[in-house]
Amino acid sequence: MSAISRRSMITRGLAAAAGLSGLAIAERVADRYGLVPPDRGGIYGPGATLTYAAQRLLTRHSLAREFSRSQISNPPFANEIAPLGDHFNRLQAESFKDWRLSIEGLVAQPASLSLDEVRRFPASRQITEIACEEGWSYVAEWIGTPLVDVLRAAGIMPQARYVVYFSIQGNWRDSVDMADAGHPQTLLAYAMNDADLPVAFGGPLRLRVPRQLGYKSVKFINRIVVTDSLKQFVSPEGEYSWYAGI
Ligand SMILES: Nc1nc2c(c(=O)[nH]1)N[C@H]1C(S)=C(S)[C@@H](COP(=O)(O)O)O[C@H]1N2
Ligand SMILES: [Mo]
Repeated sequence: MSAISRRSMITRGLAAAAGLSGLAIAERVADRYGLVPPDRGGIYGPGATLTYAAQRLLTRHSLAREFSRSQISNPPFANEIAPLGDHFNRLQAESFKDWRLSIEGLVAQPASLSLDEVRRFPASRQITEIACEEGWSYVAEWIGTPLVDVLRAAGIMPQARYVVYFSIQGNWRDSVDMADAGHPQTLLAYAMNDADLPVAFGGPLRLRVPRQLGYKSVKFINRIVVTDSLKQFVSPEGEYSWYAGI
């Protein structure tokens, strides 16, 4: 069966199951095809599974909308952040020369990259919208290294299923599956609107995941772990749904 007809068959199966017998059966269909998000069983229940399964089947390769330069928000709106602490302040005082991004887990060659090393990869630009779950959004141009380039350079192992990314800021961290980690618009962004990424917006380095809600675009990234399981990283009681596709 071709990929397309197999896909439409599964999609129809999901829709039919949801219509006939409720979400629980649709979830079982999704499970059979490996389309269950890792926070299944949490407070979002089968609804989260259906959203994720439908998005993965229908939009895996689609791009977030890109805007024209004239649509860039002026000024952009930075969400408030908790105080960053002494360690961050010392790094900032020295223009982040000692900032490191460590790449760990299921990679052939774990690495610890300086910002200059991250910037040495071919740069990618995108004018996209970041949307907070609380309702506001803004459009900006982000410039950075596609996450996939940094991961490929480290050698992604075949068992890899998720990428977990950590902020220097306390417990801020999140994760994406390999479809979003390898998506061409998922960027390690170090610049915004043609200047270094301001600290208020997550500088010196944030992940931009334009296919998902704002909270997945974690600021102040300093550690990335490639893994085959999120068991130790995602709690089912997490505040937000793990998959936040838009
Ligand atoms: N480290 C860190 N990353 C974070 C946050 C934060 O408070 N700390 N807020 C998140 C949320 S809820 C949103 S909506 C976006 C906001 O991005 P902005 O400040 O560029 O608008 O960043 C996300 N990344
Ligand atoms: Mo948010």
